[in-house]
Amino acid sequence: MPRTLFSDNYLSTKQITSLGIVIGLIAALFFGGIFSFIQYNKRDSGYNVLAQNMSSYLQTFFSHLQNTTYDLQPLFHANCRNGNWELTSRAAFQINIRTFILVRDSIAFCSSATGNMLMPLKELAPGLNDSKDVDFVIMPETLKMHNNSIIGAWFRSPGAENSGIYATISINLTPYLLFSANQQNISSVALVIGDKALTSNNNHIVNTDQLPDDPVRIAQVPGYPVKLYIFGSLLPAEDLQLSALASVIFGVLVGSFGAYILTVHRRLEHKILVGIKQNQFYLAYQPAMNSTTLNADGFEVLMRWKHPTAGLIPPDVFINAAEAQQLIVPLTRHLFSLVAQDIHKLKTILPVGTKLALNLSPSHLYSSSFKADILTLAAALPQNHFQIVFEITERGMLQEKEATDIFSWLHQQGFFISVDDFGTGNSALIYLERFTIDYLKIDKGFINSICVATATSPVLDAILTIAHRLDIKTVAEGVETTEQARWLIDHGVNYLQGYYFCHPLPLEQFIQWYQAPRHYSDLLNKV
Ligand code: G
Ligand code: G
Ligand code: MN
Repeated sequence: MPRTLFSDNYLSTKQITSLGIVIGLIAALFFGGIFSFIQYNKRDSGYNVLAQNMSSYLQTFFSHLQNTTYDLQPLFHANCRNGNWELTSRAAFQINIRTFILVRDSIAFCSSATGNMLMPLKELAPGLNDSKDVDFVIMPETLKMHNNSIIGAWFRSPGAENSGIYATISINLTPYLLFSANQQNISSVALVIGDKALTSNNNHIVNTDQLPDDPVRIAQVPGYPVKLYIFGSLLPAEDLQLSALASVIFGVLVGSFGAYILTVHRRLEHKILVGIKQNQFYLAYQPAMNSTTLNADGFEVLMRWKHPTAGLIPPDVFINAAEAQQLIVPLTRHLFSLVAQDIHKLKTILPVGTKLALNLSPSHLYSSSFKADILTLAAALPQNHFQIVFEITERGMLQEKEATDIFSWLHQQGFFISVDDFGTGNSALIYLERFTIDYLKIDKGFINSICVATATSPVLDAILTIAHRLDIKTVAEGVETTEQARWLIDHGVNYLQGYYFCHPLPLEQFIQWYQAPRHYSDLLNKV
């Protein structure tokens, strides 16, 4: 076997370390991305809820205020002194309301605070448009003192032109912020009317262009010319730190786990290669009995691995490992060379026409060296003595096009094809029609379910009927009891294999078994 094959597949500790780091980095990036995305979404929907709550609170407040102004309409018909008490008490009992002022033809004439007055609304509230039904402005509380700010709200009387009620509202945004800041990571909230804004940072009035860029939310208070701006960060620094920390931990975990797996695999892979070199593999043979004559017409070759310290390693383990590590080709080549060693002894004992079944792995089937490997095997076997049967699991047939080509090539070369473990894959019956198949090995599972004479297996019955119709010979594997053998013989299965007849045995023991007399009187007498 070429030396390069070993070095090609061998990962150095350095390579494993760098692979571990790469895997770790990818995992960290991946996890960090997901984590930040989740945090982002959580915040995003948190802002939605906050914006929704604040704007609906303001809407309720404004519409309640508007309803109050409708209740105050009758006061227009009384003179100011008479109406004053009503106006004052309404203002006093309404939260956040400073004053109610009655306006007739753009002139303010009656205030809940000061009673009689005479002042154009324009001077009281510059910028307010009294020809609108509803209009709001933000302005300083008094024209001289700019420390406190208020909202001036205009509600026109129904049907009147420039008459209505002007209310001043003191607005304090701080409670919103206190309520929401600790959970939402909000830096500030602003109430915007026209081009003026009131922010929660200070109660000064600012122009909207002085507000920070990119609010995370803008919400319109429905029905009123008032907007809410929410400022904050969708991915605040502490979240990013948390994401980064979590991804680093996750990355280190995944990276070291990956390196660990690679090391374990390398060890097993390395051991397989050493095992091949040190001749730790050997073959076991299990006969297949012709169901009419009960002669051992054929046998299956099974790979065994006796490790000097670990002992017998189950074939499922090392075959799977070899497949995963791209070692199945060298391993199968090794199997072929072991077969070539044993075959000359077998040839002297087994008659011409004896079937010799070898297991092939699907990945070997489609490898570039497959045909050459098979021809090498064929050249090493005695001419015209054995009928070589390749056992291929259903998994090997999934690549239909390639399988068709390889199967017909094998047939041209005079080999036979057997479907191994039939019924355990997910492909099943359709493949029987698509491919030219010589034998069907019915999986142990089906044979197992034949326990007593009363039991019948409709699925097994159906498989046998189909195989018979398609002229495919059947082999039952895992036959362990007389009842099973009896049932299978009665149902026309062609070959029987299993512990009932013989365990897989090393060469010498197999030859002894083969040469010893055998009687199956309880099976034969009913045939
Ligand atoms: O005897 P048993 O435990 O040997 O086999 C377990 C599994 O290993 C079976 O599915 C069998 O097909 C598989 N197996 C045994 N020997 C070989 C072999 O030489 N090549 C392949 N590909 N599979 C084998
Ligand atoms: O290649 P395949 O998957 O057919 O491998 C046959 C497997 O079945 C091998 O592991 C072999 O040791 C095992 N085997 C053979 N005869 C019997 C049997 O009678 N009972 C059980 N349980 N296993 C068997
Ligand atoms: Mn098999």
